[in-house]
Amino acid sequence: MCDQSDAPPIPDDVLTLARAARHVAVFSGAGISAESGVPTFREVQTGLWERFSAQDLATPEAFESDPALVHTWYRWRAALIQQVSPNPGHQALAQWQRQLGGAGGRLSIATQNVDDLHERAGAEVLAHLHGSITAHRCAECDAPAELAAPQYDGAAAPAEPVDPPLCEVCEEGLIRPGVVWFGEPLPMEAFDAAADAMRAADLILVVGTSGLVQPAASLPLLGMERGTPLIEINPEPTELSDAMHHRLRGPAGKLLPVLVQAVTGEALHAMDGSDGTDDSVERRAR
Ligand code: BJW
Repeated sequence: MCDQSDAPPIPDDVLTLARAARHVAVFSGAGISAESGVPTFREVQTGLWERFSAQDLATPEAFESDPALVHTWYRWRAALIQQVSPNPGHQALAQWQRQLGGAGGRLSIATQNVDDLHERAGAEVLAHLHGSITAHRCAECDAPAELAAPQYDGAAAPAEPVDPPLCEVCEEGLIRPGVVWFGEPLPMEAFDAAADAMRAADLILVVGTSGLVQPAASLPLLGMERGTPLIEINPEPTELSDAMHHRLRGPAGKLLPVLVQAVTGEALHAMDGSDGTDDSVERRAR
């Protein structure tokens, strides 16, 4: 079972809101995957990339000027993500989504993360606002491309940058990750679906994001039009904190299981495998 002994207590008014909610909209960021071992976007980089911030590398200009460096960075991150497991924060949201879905409600997840840890915890994701690190396409003709699983061990950075493959369709463009870089538009369908969920929700949870990157960071604020309660889960204050009705200061992997257990009456058990199945989520009768 998850160790919740050192989790900060959830205030009663937050529990009341969470228990009453029929449609919960979750807006997640890199912080929810931090306890799985995925570095957040604004952490300092090491190895081959120590001279660069992630923000420098996540641009079309960076790919244009040094495709091998950017390609190798994304392949290393994909390898790392492949080797980690969802944490109790992801699992708690998946459990709450199942419980609400079974009771005629819904929990919609709009994530900025390019990992698949929500899905591997058993949750359905409504919107991947910044794309997916496992998808690839041609930077010139946009043809989708399949790449073999990355070869790095996921822990250490590779010794040397490796060139990205050439597109087999147009034979001119380089293959790039299917993510949204700075200056690029977000996928409209995902953005609109997330906006609809935020407008329809009766509770919005903002989990593990600095709220610095637009236009995604404005999505939870759409709830303010209807006076929807906004709750932030983050160990640190963020750009969005002032707009929140409640701020829960602590790690998502500790706070979400406590919150969800209090709402659903089901204890969450840590997963021991890496395949993301939810077999080890033990349910207790209310
Ligand atoms: C924990 C924790 C634990 C730690 N538990 N929490 C105004 C309006 C519109 C656009 C702009 C605007 N102002 C500026 C812009 C431009 C730009 C932008 O926002 N720049 C800002 C930096 C100022 N936006 C764009 O360029 C976007 N596109 C765009 O605007 O297009 C316009 C256009 C229209 C039409 C045609 C053409 C163009 C695109 C933005 C794309 C962002 N992409 C990235 C990279 C994705 C690929 C990849 O992963 O490499 O997305 S950048 C990066 O930031 C990534 C993230 O999804 C995103 C958000 O980061 P996130 O998730 O918040 O992570 P961190 O690291 O910042 O924060 C982690 C948080 O977790 C912290 O708060 C910790 O405290 C917390 N934490 N441990 C809970 N255990």
